[in-house]
Amino acid sequence: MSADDAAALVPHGANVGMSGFTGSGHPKAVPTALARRIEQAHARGEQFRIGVWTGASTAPELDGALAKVNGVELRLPYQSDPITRERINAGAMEYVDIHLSHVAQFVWFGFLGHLDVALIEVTAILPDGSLVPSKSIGNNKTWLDQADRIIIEVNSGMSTALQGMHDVYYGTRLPPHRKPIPIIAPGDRIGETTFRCDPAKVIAVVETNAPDRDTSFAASDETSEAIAGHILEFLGHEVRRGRLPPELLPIQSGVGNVANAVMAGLENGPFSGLTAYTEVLQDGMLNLVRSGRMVLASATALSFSADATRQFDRDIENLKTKIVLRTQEISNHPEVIRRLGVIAMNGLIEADIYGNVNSTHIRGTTIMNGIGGSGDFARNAYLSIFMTPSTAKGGSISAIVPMVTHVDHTEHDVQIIVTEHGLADLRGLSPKQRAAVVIGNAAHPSFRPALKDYFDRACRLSPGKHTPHLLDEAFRMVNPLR
Ligand code: 0RQ
Repeated sequence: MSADDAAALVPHGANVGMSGFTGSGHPKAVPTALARRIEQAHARGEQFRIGVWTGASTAPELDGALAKVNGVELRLPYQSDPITRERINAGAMEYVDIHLSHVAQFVWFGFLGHLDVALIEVTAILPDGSLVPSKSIGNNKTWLDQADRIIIEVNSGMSTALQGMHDVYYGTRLPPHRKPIPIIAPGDRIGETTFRCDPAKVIAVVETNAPDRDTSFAASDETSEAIAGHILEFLGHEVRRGRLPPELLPIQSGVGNVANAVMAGLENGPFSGLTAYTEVLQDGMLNLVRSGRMVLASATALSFSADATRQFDRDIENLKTKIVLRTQEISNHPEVIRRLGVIAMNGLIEADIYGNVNSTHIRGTTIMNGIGGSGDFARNAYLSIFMTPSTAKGGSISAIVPMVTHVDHTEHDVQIIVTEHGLADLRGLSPKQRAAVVIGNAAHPSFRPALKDYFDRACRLSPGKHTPHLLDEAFRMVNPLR
């Protein structure tokens, strides 16, 4: 049926589980049609808002369109859409920011309420009714299993050669009936290549032909190249010390330009036979796979620029032997991350001198995107690395502060902080030792005197000398101070 007819089947107040993860695999037509319907209802003075649950961020035609018409009552779990962000920060939309690996199990536990509709993009419907996923899996398996009704968008813009790349695990259970997740190497396949789908629940099938979001990256600059350089040097050092094998351990790489630059650095670095156990596979990692530097990559989503998408689509048969796409509860599963010994590399907004990290909030109150999978990986990784330019907003704000204004990753989950000025290796250090290394190695030189002055006075005047702080001035640096 048409997208408008399908959208007419979603009622006010429904919780809708939509496909989509970092701009890939989201439904392309029904959300926009739904936004039109919501706008018309509002114009008639009727209430119409829905709950939107996804894998992660989507695209303007989903998050943007629905936020613009004030159609979203509650959003979860990760978003990066400017209009959605504005609505959340204006207090006009509720937002629940949870670890990506928790979302599916929270739905199975019943923690998030009832899921009314699943709205899922797929590549194809097979004769037996099973569904070939598109370029992300996210929480789609759970949405299909848990929702009362299902709307399917079949995107003929997706290559049917995608069939076989996915691994949909059906072995999850509720406690106390859980069993070990049987992944012992990043490429292990433990599930099925398609989604099961009860045809009795399908209320609409809509045909589309549309590309994913074009997730382009800025060309590497001096800052991101310097950060990548410090990380490569550190990894080489760990290999020489016998703490990493020559082919390293499986890599997780977060979103954004710096993460992409680190992948570009690996392309020209000394390591080969690399693997990845990550959630998002971006352009830089695709290059590593295509060049043969990386032999295997496991993820839940492919998030590419338009150029990389063309390269991927051309080479898909070959890439299918090297890339596995999984459900996000498995791509981000703490048990598997811990077992494999993943090297986690994520971005941050600010870190404090003791190593607590804020990945989500500007000045403690304004949400940027969300924690995404960074916590799943940081807490359970073999090496937990956070990387950032040392300053923001043209050098006026220090990314290293006395005390973070919001905590996503506590000092216990953060081992290494890297900026363009250097790398702070915090492993085995006490809080005061950590502060000296963070200020000395990672802070921008122009902010070091202010940070050192704060730390020195805190060491003298703080009532407790374990994690010295001056609580009445800890946040003063958030307002530019030089
Ligand atoms: O805003 O573009 O308006 O200037 O924050 O900062 O430096 O472009 O960095 O794109 O790498 O994003 C933490 C947000 C970093 C990201 C975060 C402003 C800065 C800019 C973005 P402007 P950059 P990146 C896997 C793992 C959480 C989820 C995660 C993220 C904007 O990495 O969302 O890791 N992480 N998931 O100017 C004021 C500061 C600031 C600041 C930065 N201290 N004060 N503004 N900015 N620092 C993926 C998934 O989970 C799906």
